[in-house]
Amino acid sequence: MIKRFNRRKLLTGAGVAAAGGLFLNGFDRSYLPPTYGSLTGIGEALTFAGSRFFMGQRLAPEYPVSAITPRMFAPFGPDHHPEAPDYLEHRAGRFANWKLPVEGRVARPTQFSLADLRQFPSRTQVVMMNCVAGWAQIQPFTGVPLSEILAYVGLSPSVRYIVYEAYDGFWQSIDMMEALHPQTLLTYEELPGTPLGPWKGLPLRLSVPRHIGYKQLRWLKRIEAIDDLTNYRDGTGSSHAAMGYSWYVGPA
Ligand SMILES: Nc1nc2c(c(=O)[nH]1)N[C@H]1C(S)=C(S)[C@@H](COP(=O)(O)O)O[C@H]1N2
Ligand SMILES: [Mo]
Repeated sequence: MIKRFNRRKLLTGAGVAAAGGLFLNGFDRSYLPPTYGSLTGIGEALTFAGSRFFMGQRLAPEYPVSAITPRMFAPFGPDHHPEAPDYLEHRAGRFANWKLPVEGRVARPTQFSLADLRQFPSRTQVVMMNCVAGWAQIQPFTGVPLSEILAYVGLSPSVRYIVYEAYDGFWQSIDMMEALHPQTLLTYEELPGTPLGPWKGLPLRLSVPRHIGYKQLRWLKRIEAIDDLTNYRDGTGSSHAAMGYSWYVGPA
């Protein structure tokens, strides 16, 4: 007889391990289910904590608007932007004809204008941007959750990664856990009503605050849904591997 895998037992075990992790990492309420507080719910709490700990569903910390860092780091100035001819053409036309292709393994490949993107539900988040070079700043991002756009185009069930490319030639990828995460935004404004500055990524920039700065590409050009990273381009999953930057480092 085939031994059946006992998921509940496994998750409870994971919960105990996660509870240990909580002691080491400091108490964090995001590991607790909303039912926390009832004594009978302790088994559920451990199961939930185990799932959250190992499944990586946590939100990146968010801050009040008053915590936004003054703009100290604009090494190339506030008008810094890509010099690629296609970008310059859109810039000259104030991005009126700019569109974001979302293609690859999707049912309805679509080109979204900025007005199209604004039709979807929006989210504003004030989050920490951590640069690999050592600085960090708290910044606002307003835009449409990438999950909304992916739902609209209809992902093939085999899709495992979302690739995104910028006008300055950088490209990156994230897995579905990040792509569908509620804080992964296609950002078209800073705070609501405040346009994205040129050096902040005009007209569209990815905010993915559970990742380090170099994964949060400005000046987005296109998005592609793919099944397999190892057979895509050079197999490294990003333009940054060549510079020695890891595909995954977390936020800092
Ligand atoms: N297209 C593109 N996106 C980019 C970069 C870049 O050079 N090109 N720099 C990245 C790096 S290294 C960091 S730390 C963040 C900084 O974002 P911020 O200046 O908006 O806070 O943007 C990222 N996005
Ligand atoms: Mo960076």
